[in-house]
Amino acid sequence: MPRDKLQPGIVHLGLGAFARAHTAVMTENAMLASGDSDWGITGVTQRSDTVARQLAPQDGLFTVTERGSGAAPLRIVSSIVEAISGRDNPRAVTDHIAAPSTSVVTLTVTEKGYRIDPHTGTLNINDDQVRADLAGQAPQTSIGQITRGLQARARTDAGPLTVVSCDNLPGNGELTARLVHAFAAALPSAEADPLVSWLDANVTFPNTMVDRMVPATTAGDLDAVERVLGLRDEAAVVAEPFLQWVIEDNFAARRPRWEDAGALFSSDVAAWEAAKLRLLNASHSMLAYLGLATGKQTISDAVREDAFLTACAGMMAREALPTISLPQGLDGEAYCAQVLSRFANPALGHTTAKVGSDGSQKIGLRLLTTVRRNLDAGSEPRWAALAVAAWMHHVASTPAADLNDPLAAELQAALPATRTAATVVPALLGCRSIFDGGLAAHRGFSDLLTHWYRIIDTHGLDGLRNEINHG
Ligand code: CS2
Repeated sequence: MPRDKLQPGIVHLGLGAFARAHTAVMTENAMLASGDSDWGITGVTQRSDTVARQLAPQDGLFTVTERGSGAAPLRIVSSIVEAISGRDNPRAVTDHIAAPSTSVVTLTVTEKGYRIDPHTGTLNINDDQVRADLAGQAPQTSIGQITRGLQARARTDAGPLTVVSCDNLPGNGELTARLVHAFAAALPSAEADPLVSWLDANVTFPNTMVDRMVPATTAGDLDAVERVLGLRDEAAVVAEPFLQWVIEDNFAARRPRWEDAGALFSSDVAAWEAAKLRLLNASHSMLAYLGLATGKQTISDAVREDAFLTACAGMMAREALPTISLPQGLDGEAYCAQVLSRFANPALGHTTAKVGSDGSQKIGLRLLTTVRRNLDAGSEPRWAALAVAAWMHHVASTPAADLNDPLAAELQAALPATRTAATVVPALLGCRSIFDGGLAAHRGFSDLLTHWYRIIDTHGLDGLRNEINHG
């Protein structure tokens, strides 16, 4: 992509490996295919400034290495024109969002980055950072940055804009809209009233489904890139060859021609997202926690275990698929088979620890909808319960300081001193941020959890093999 032609048009919040391997690649491909070069990305790092520091001396350039069968040769991606640290330079973030040249804000800030109150499903205005953003500090939360940027945009009449959430959340666009509106409405009414009406008239929030497995880059990956490239790329990312993006065509202003890069514009994003979350992400989490309980470092090691493959395939086919109205053009069985073969990619090195992180934010969306729907239909969510029990085991057996989860303190506080199936399952079922009262009180569900927890805890891998294959 000729760098001198690129004009900044997108602000992207959350410059992690996923954004670089997905959103930045798709945007560059769209510019190359359409010849419209108005979509340079200003990338914003959120909690840590590491990626901004890595990209700055490289002028925003970085490489993507595909791993696995069908991998394309290493490529240099040049769609990021500037990388800034949102923590150190919050004013620059709102200024960029307010710039008339910006017409799209994209975000990949992970589930926890939205600051959702799990009890109400809307913005957690008791969160310290949200409160400080509302009180007028230079904003640090993603929703604060977006809303303050839009407020500046409204003041300067810089024109309409589209906010595109690219995180694994059902109805991610509607959710982002709800959070931004909640932030705006919580401002003093002299500010809130004009802002809310401006938002209604000028900003849209399309739903999207994104898909690409992108592990954390390791030191070994950086060395391998250096051998091929002859240069050190501190911001290199590795990814599987597979790449998918389904977007609702609901834009308030100009946008890149992402369809020229293979994105699918659809009015049925909710169905695509449900399929992806309850099939792919649910089994990913299941393999992560089963793998963590049995000493398997990577997702491909976990899925190579026949019993775990059986459990995953069973959960997808018998428990999750029946809960999903598939979008047009998606063959459910073929999708499940493809997901399993993507997990088996031995070259990817996607760790069970990485996929298993932030479980409190993930299991409700990925597994509990399936559990609830099966229980309501009078069927037993045997495999989904295994995944939840494996998560419980992970929480209860990980030393407090090592649990990588924003609710680690709450989970640890709920846990009893003596940790057995009989004590851990009811203790964690009592966490209302994750399990609603109905699910927690469901006898059949808690019996299943206790059954699986006991097997994992007392019989390990052999017990799991035996129970999964013959139970
Ligand atoms: C994974 C996802 O880390 C996780 O929780 O399940 O990041 C997964 O790799 C992507 O959603 C695939 O598109």
